Amino acid sequence: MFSFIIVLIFNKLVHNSKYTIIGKFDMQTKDFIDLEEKHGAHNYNPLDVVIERGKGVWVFDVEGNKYLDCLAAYSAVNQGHCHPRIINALKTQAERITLTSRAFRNDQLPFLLKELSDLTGYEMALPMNSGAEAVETALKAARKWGHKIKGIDAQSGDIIACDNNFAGRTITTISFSTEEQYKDGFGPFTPGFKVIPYGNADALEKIIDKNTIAFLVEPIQGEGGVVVPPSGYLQKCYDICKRNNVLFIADEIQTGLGRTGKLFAHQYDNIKPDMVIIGKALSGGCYPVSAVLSSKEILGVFNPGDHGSTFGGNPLAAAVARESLKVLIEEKLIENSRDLGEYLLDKLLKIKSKHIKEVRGRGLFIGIELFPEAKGARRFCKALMKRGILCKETHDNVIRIAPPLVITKAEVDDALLIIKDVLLMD
Ligand code: IF1
Repeated sequence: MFSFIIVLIFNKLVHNSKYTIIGKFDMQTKDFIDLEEKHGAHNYNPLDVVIERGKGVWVFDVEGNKYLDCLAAYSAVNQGHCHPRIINALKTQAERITLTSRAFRNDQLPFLLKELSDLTGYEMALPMNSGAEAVETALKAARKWGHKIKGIDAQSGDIIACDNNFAGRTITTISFSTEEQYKDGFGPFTPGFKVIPYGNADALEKIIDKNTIAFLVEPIQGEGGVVVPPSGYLQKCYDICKRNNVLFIADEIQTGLGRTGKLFAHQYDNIKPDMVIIGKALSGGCYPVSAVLSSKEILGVFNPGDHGSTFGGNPLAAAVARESLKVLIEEKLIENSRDLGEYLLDKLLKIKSKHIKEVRGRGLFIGIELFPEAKGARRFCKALMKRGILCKETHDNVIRIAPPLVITKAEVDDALLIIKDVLLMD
């Protein structure tokens, strides 16, 4: 009788279930793609590779092919895929406690905040999850500082951004985007932003008035196509901001944490921004962790209840971020990025290909811009993929080379042979 009831319940569950259980065993690349295309929103157009695991600079697809990852998840896996120390920190903390919410305190966040402060020289940090949320946090802090400390009228106040910027996908962060597609159909937008040309300090000087709160800038534009501004640009902008009591906010979400060969890309200009926004590699790609770094004066504008996030500052994120920062420093990944970046850039500059318009970058953050006649960077990325290197085009004409910072010289040399070959194709 008892087993009969069990069978009945089981049958009921199976027949009422809306889910089909699919075995992964006999699926090929195309099957994974079809499934994703059928049930997922089509807000991406990825290369046709389905990755199932990764280790250091290498990733492996479902058919057993091995690739050198030259995107590093847009610089989130600077420490390399599945770094054993970071994975271990993740597992250890996951077995203790993952989330307390900030209604209570946890025993990991204080250490992350202290370690961030020791490492970066900023007094305070405010932890969030995604990069876009951290940008929003910085903008909120800046606005509140503008109104409560600088004394700008509550209904006014501008934040200056640069054309070609990328700061995330939220309504506010796309409000100051100059990329038509990122905005098309998503209006109305957040007011209070002005956009000036990137790389032009005079434009900043001209646009500032008594209502200017802050200047938000990427030290190198990533999405913009690895655009390195003229030397001294950040320094000039910083001086202009200081003279006008305008906050200088560096978005180092992509350029920070060693990517460009220094802890922060703005350090090439010897400045100390009022706020620095970090994300991506703060967790070595193991978990979404971001933060705004700043002073007590600026982050002090937040009072309890002003701002927050369910997951921001959670103990799992904090434990993972702490280990990710330690790995970055102890394994000398920033130095490796600087040295191998210089080496790789030099070798790429020597490639004589009719397609190459310009090679530029800092550290292991390199863009190869192609002439329009090259018929787009994507076909080169596809060719590289066939030869075992994963790259992603930025805009139409730029191939971005940004491998995990754990890459070795021998691996760079192997990659160079293939990159050269592919750039010499017709
Ligand atoms: C996507 C790009 C890279 C960023 C800067 C904030 C954010 C990003 C400077 C927001 C994020 C990502 C987002 C990702 C693609 C990627 C990207 F091609 F769009 F530009 F990295 F180059 N500030 N950049 O670069 O951080 O909220 O995503 O954590 O697919 O949109 P997020």
